[in-house]
Amino acid sequence: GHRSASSCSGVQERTLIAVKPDGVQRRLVGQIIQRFEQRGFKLVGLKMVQVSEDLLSQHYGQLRTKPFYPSLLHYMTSGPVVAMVWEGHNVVQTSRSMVGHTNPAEARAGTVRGDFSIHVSRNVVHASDSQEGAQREIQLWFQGKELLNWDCCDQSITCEV
Ligand code: IDP
Repeated sequence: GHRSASSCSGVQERTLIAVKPDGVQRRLVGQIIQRFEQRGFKLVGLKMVQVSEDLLSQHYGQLRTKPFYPSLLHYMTSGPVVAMVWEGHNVVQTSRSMVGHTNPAEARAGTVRGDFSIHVSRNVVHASDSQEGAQREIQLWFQGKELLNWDCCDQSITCEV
């Protein structure tokens, strides 16, 4: 029918969002999920994980020469992380603007980091920074069977394409 002819019911762009250990400790998981739900994105994967140094060294490989890299690994392994995959039109770019600047001091109010954090070393949340990066990170963090293809009842209302 009409619905299946539309890409609304196919797999759209996806991104990795992760609530970092400080966000979990501060009980911000619900508020962060709420922002992505209310914006109109579709949750297709969700799990709480104790992240390994091996995964992090792949995830943050391009930062390994930075002076803050050892403390970044310590921070990210200090407690559970809630990892999510969100799907929808332009989700990578829109998520980055919802999350805000890497440095909370420069993050605007209304963004996750601008509302909930003060220092770059404890910035509450991760969001993939490009479509290629998102694909790489999703494969790193999730197995294929952990991602669900499902039709959200409002998806042909919230997006024309
Ligand atoms: P992003 O998370 O906004 O994509 P990246 O530059 O990829 O930013 O940095 C990854 C993460 O490394 C940041 O989110 C933050 O947790 C940490 N980080 C970046 N710069 C610094 C710094 O100068 N000091 C401490 N931690 C940093």
